[in-house]
Amino acid sequence: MADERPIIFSGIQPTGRKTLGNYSGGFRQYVQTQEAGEAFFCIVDLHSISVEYDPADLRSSTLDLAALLFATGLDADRSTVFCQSHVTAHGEAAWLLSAVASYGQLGRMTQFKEKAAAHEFVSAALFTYPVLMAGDILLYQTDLVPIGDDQRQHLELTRDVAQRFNHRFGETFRLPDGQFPSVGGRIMDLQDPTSKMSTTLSSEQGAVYILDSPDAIRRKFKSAVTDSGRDVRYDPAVKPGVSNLLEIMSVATGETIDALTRRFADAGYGELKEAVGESVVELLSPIRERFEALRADERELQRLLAVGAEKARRASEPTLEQMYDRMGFAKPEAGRFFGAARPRGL
Ligand code: LTN
Repeated sequence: MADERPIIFSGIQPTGRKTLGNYSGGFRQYVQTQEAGEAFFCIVDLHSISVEYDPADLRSSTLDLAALLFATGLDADRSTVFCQSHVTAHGEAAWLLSAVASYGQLGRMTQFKEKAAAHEFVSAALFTYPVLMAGDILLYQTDLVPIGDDQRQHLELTRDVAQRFNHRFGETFRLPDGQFPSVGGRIMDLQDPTSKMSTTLSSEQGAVYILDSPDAIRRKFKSAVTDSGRDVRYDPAVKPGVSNLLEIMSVATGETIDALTRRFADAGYGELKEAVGESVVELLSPIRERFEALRADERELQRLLAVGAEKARRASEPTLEQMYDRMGFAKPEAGRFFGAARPRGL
């Protein structure tokens, strides 16, 4: 890859309301990385059926996420934004790779164990989830995978699966590396700054959603939990609340935490909270407005996704073909018995 642009792939679940934490550790990175290489952003709807879900919700949240990805700055001309279920190679790759994924290793996945413990019905899809993810990544000969820390183990499994396949069937896959967010990767809950701001676990007041109204955002920052003492400084162990606020403002304005600490050194917590809230309103308002415009035109969204799916199909096809071939499947001979020579009407 020395003289080529790296191939970048990430998958985003369409379910759950996306938070400021998702923006800071995810969407923001996607926009930056689309400049750095050939980027694929996949709405992983097939992953979302691994836990209990509502079909009508899946459909609308898939379009929501598409609109949000474009609203946060992904460019359909520069990157490939597509829906996993639109490209059948993903389902196929998952089945083929399940032959070289270890049952024992899948059972040791932390995310599987946690989710399995939390649900009454544990689907087989929840267990094989990381194999589908491995296929997503490997089909595109990906170099870099922007992901959160919670996905490290799944990426490790992806590399193991790729290596086992290469070893058993011949060199087929490039081994991907993770790209983890440095600053802004850990935005904490406003009500409980010792735990991460979470789509599923945070309370309504503890999480700021990307699509929150300006008033809701201001209210949430006004009631954010701070720390004892009155001084504003960055020290997550001793001052988790204030440090989180400084971190959020740094994400929103692009200023360094040092500069912000100096600016607010003599301010009270009330003043800090208001300033942070305002900076987040300024960050999110244009995104929300673009989202609303994009989401209102479903035909255009579907068209953009169709363009993305076609690009993704073309990019993944050679690797999928190679997988079938190396694994010993007899190739279907396209057009030889049917197809072009087939009389009309039959
Ligand atoms: N498991 C990931 C989503 C995901 C993904 C991928 C991320 C599915 N396929 C491929 C990167 C690459 C998650 O829950 N965040």
